[in-house]
Amino acid sequence: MELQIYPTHAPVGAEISGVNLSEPIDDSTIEKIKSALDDFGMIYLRNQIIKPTQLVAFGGRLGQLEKHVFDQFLLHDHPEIVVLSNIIENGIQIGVSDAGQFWHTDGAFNKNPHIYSMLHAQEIPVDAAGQSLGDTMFVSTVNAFNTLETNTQHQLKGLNGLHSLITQYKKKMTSKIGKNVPLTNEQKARTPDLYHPVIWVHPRSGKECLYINEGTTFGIQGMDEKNAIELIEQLCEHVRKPEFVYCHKWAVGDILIWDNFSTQHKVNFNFSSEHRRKMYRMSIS
Ligand SMILES: O=C(O)CCC(=O)C(=O)O
Ligand SMILES: [Fe+2]
Repeated sequence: MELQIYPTHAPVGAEISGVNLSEPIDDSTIEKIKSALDDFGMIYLRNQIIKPTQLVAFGGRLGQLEKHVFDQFLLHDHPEIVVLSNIIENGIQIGVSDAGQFWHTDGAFNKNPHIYSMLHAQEIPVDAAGQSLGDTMFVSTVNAFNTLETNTQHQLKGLNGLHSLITQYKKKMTSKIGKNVPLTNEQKARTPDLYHPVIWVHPRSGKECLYINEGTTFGIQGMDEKNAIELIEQLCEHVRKPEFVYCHKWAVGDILIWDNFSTQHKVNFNFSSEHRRKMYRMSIS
């Protein structure tokens, strides 16, 4: 079957069909997937019923797999995979339960953010009418940059944003979502606050990305706090304008990959502890 690409109706994302990850995948298919990620920022493949070994093998073809900071939720036999879940088994939380509360891009608190993140849907909550819950929403930061006024684009070039996982966690601790496990001192030491360019030129496509997000950006280098927060809020509102958003309705077996320079994402936490949501997640640099 031929690989086909179907862009979503939003300025981000495309479905790729004609790929079956339970069968050997040739290099040209991998290149087509990467090039679709350059073009659309996010891609998804439906109905991939594969084992963790096959998932890790596929992820490793896209780049280098990075272990997540939350060591307590890594899969035993496959530490490249971290579990995201609201499920509690025998009184123990089986995965990260609060990832994606805010619009964000993964790894912004790292000096070299990993380029791709990948999710494989294991269990998806549904409501009484059979509608899936816990959608993940995406926007394009390239579209966000391109739709800014030219003088704003110029003003932003050369600015650096302050990113902080530690401040994000302070914010998370006051939210009602998930169990909000605090960062350990060792995890804090591994992720000190740092600066990234507000307009980041994409390392593969060369496209300009608006690299400011609600989850981790808390200041602008050389700007007083009040003005910086005001600017960040304005830009965040622009990035996630409703007409820019693609909302992914999950089904078990979906594999979704996104580019962390050219997109942002957020989860719709419209499910409760009676529902089961479980994702396998990988970070690829
Ligand atoms: O659970 C999701 O759908 C996404 C959570 C998230 O932000 C992530 O995996 O990076
Ligand atoms: Fe995320």
